[in-house]
Amino acid sequence: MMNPWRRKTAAAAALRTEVDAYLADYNAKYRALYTTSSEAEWLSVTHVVAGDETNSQRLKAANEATAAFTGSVANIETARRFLARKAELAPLQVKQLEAVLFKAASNPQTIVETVKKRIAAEAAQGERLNGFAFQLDGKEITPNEIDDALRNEKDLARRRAVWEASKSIGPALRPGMVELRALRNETVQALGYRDFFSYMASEYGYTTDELAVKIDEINRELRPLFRELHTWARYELAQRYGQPVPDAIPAHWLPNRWGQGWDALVDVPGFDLDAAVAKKGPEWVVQQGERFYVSMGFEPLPQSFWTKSSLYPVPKDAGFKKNTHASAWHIDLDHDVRSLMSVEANQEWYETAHHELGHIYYYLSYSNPKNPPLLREGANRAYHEAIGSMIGLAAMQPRFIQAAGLDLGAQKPDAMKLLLKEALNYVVFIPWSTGTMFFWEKELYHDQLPPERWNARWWELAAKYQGIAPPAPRGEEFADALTKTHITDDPAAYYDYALSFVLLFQLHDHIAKQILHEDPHDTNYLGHAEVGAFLRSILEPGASADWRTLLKEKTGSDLSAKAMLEYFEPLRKWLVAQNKGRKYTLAEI
Ligand code: X8Z
Ligand code: ZN
Repeated sequence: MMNPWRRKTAAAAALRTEVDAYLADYNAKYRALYTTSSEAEWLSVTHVVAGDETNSQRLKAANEATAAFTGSVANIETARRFLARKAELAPLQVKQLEAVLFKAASNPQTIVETVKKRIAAEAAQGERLNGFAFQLDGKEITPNEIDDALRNEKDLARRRAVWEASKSIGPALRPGMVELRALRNETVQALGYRDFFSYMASEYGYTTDELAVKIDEINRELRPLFRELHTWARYELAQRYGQPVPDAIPAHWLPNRWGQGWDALVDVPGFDLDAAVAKKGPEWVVQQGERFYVSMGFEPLPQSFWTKSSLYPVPKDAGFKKNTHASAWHIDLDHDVRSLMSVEANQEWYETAHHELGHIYYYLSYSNPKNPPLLREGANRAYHEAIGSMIGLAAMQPRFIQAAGLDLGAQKPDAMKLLLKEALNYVVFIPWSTGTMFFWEKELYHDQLPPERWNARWWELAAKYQGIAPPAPRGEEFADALTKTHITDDPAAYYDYALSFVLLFQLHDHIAKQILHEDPHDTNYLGHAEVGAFLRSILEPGASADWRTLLKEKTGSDLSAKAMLEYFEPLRKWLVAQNKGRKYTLAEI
C-alpha cells in the first residue's frame, strides 16, 4: 500500500502535469488570438479613414474571438478548480492561472452581450479619438503644432486660442464615455470585482483604497517641493506675460495642454536640446534611442520594427489619420514589436522615443522560452513605464548628450537650472498623475461621478492638486478630462506613470551609485554593459517575477519616493531662497 504522504505527492504531481497541459494549450491559443487582435488594433490606430467601417469591423471580430476564448466559462471554471489546490502547484503555474482569471474578467462570456457591446463601444470611441481633426481659425492644427505653440508662442490671446482648440475633442467623446463607463464597470462586476477601477488596481495586488493610500503618500512626500515650484512658476510667468501674479496658474500659460509637465518654461543656456536635435532630424532621434540600448549590450531592434512601425507624423492631406500619442506594441507576444509615434526632431520626441524603446526592449527581453506568453508583461505596469522614462532621464544628462554626438555648444549649462528643468518635468507630473488624473478616474468608475459633474470636478481637482485654472469658467458642455488620450484607450491606469516616476528614480539612483559610481545628477550610461546586464535581469522575468520581491532584490528597498526627493533636495533649498517673501497659494495637503 502506498503511504499517505506518497499518495499526496503523487496526486500533486498528477495535478501539476494536468495544469501544465492545460496551460500549454491555453498559451498557444491565447498567443494566436492576441496576435490577431493586436494586428486589428494596430490598423485601427495607424490608419483611420473617416466613414470607413473596415477597421472597426475587423477589430470587433478579432476582439470578440479573443473574448470568446479568454472569457469562456470553461477557462474560468478550469482556472478556479486548479487554483482551489494552489498549495500543490508550482508558483509559475499559480501566476499563470491567476492571469487567466484576470483576463477572463475583462471578457466574461457569462454576460456575452454586455462584452460585445463594450467591444463595439471601445471600437467606436477609438475611431472618434484616432480620427479627430483639431481646428484653429477654420484650419486644421495637428497635436504636434498645438504642442509647439504652447511651448513657444508668446502672445497670450493666441495661446488661449490654441489651448481652447486642444480641448475641442472633449465634447465629441463625451456621449461615448458615458456608455463606456457603464460597460467597463458591468463587465468586470460579473467576476466579482467592485468596479473597473478596482479591477485595474488589483493587478498590483492593491484594493482601490490601498492604492489610494500609496498614491496619496507619494503626492504628500513631493508636495513641499511642488509648492516651491508652483510659487516660482507663478511669479516667473506673471513677469513673462506682464500680468499680475495669479493665485492659480491659467492653464493656457503653461507649455503643455494639461499642465502635466512645465519643463519648457526654462531655457538653460548651453542646453538647447531642441536646436541640437533639430540639426539631426527625426530618423536620427529613433536610431539614437536604439544606439543607446545597444551600447548597453541589448540586441539591435529586429528589422521588422523599422518596416512595420509608424514613427513619423501623417501629413494633413494624406487621406487618413492616426493616433497621435506615442505607444509601443507587442503584436505577437514575441519579436514582432512596433511603435506608433509622430516623431519630430525636438527635445520632447527625443525623450519620448527613449521612453517607447524602453517598452520595446522590455517586450523583447521577456519574450524568452522561460517566460510563457501569459506572463509576457511587466513585473507590474509601472515597471513597464519606468524603464524607458529612466533611459529618457539618463539621455538628457549633459555628459551623455555630448557622448551621443549632440552639439550643445561650448557653454557649460548651469547645474541648478538643469535641475530646475528636470523638476518641472518629473515633479510637476506628480500632482497631475496622483491628483487630477487619479481622482477623476477613480471617481468615474468607483464612485459613479455623474456626467453633469464631470467637467466641474476635473477643474476642482486641477485647482487643488496642480494649482491651475482654466482661462475662463468651463461648463459641462466641455469634457476636458476626455482630451487626455489615456482616459479613452488606457483607462483607470494613469497612476502607473506616477508609480513609475518614483520607481525610475530608485533604479537610477542604484545604477548611478552602485554600478557607475557617479553622481545621479551627472551620469553617462552610454556603453556600460553592466548597466544593461542589471536592466536585463529586471526585464527578462517579465510578470513571472513578484514586483515587490524584484525591487527589493535589485535595489535593496521597497517602493519609495526617497531617491526622488534626495535627487531634488538641492533644488528645494534653492527654490526656498528664490521664493523668499513671495505668497504661496497652494494648500499643503
Ligand atoms: O503616455 C505616455 C507615453 C506612452 S506609454 C508617451 N506618457 C504619459 C503621458 O504622455 O501622459 C509618458 C509619461 C506620461
Ligand atoms: Zn509608456
